[in-house]
Amino acid sequence: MKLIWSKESLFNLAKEKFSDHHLIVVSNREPYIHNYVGSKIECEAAVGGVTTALDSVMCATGGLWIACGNSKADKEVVDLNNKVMVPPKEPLYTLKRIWLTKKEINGYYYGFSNQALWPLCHSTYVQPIFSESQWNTYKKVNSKFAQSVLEEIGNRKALVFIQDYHLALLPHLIKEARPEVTVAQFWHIPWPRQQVFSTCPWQEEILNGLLGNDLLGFHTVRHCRNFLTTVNRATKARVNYGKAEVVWNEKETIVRHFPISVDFEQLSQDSQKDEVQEEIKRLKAELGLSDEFIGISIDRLDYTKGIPQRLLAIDRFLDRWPEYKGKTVFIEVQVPSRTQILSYRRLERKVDTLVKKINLKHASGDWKPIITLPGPLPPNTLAALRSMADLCIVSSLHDGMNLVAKEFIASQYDNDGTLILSSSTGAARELGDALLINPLAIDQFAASIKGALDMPKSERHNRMRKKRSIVKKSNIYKWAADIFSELAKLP
Ligand code: GDG
Repeated sequence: MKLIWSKESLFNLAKEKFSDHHLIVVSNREPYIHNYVGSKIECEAAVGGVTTALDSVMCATGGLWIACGNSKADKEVVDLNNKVMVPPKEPLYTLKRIWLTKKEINGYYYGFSNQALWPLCHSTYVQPIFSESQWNTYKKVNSKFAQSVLEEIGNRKALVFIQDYHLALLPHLIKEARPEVTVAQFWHIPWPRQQVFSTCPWQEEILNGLLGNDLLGFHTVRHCRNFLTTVNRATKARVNYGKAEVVWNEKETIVRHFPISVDFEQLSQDSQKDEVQEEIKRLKAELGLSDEFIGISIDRLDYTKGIPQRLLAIDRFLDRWPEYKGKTVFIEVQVPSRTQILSYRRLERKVDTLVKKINLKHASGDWKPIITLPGPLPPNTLAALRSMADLCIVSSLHDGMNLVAKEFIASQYDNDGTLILSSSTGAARELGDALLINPLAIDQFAASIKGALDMPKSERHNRMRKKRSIVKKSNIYKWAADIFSELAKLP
């Protein structure tokens, strides 16, 4: 048994078990985007949990990644087969881009994926929109992905590893055409309770798509159980709860939980680099900070992340303990996301109004409690923020895992930081030593902020040490290695 998985040991495992397979990762979002900067084309890493996690895996294993290309210069850099090698500094795997029309992006991505499946799977009181025309586009785009994957497989032995809820129909489409190909999928968001999922008018087709997988992964045991119950109620498939397996049309799907993670060692080292220490000095000077207690939050502007609730808790904290005014500052990194969707634009306006209101209410002299930094920010700046922070607040109303929490832990190499973590994240299942909160209970949330500020150094260090030892062992390479090992056991 390996104690700590690394890039090298994952590479060796993939080579040992799957060197005769063509490894193909498929996701909606591409890991790298190409954009014009003046007249030059520059390549940068895409923002988002799925791509952050999978990129380290692909750099270790090599292979092909198929995803939609939709940045301004994406078409300029690919070859005749729509392929380009990435990462730009040290090319280690191939990225193949699929092109979608505006209508397809609207129906499949902004439509069914993010206005039906996303709110359906996150219990955050945002009603899913079930539009037949968006569903039809979703089906069409899944077929487009299937065609691209099947072209790549050719006559080879292949392992196809699909990501997320945008591609729920793809496993069945591949398996139908090529039953001998190994197909696995990881569902990065929660799977809701059966009663909730049953409100989707196309639940059977979605389940039929997912049961094309040989292996289906979720972050937590609870998501696996919810999925099995949904299948049991909605289909005639045989569900074995004990073994977490489903048999449907004489085909078996095994369902397992694999808590996703981060590249712990890399992040821990990054936060100690000279460039990052320089960046801390630059940031502090730019933001006019000296020895204030610094809290940070880093999220896509998404209604699942509990951003308004966090701002209200900060407001309540300052109301109840005004002696902390001038001594604490909360930095909010906000990355605009899915801005074509009305509920996201509304959230942006709401957050903006709240920040202004709270700052106006509590500010004095040069000091204000909330500083917003619009993202996406470069990796060194993020590393600097994580490293200089005394506190990180993750307040999701519902979250599959939440990588920001684990990235913060990995960056706290001196053990001197506190994590406030919503108990509705997958991360809370592993990180019981964080200060767990219910983001809807604003008074308790505010009291946890006070608790974080007042925590004795020894307790702070103790809790962080325990969390670091968990994330160190359960890193991103272990996540991938566990999935590969499970696949290697398949008959
Ligand atoms: C989905 C699930 C699950 C943030 N701001 C910037 C930036 N980020 C990076 C973070 C982190 C990633 O984006 C966000 O990951 P999360 O896990 O927090 O959230 P989702 O995007 O919702 O991801 C989630 C995840 O998939 C993986 O399975 O954990 O539950 O919803 O890595 O650091 N990156 C850059 N600039 C920014 O300003 N470069």
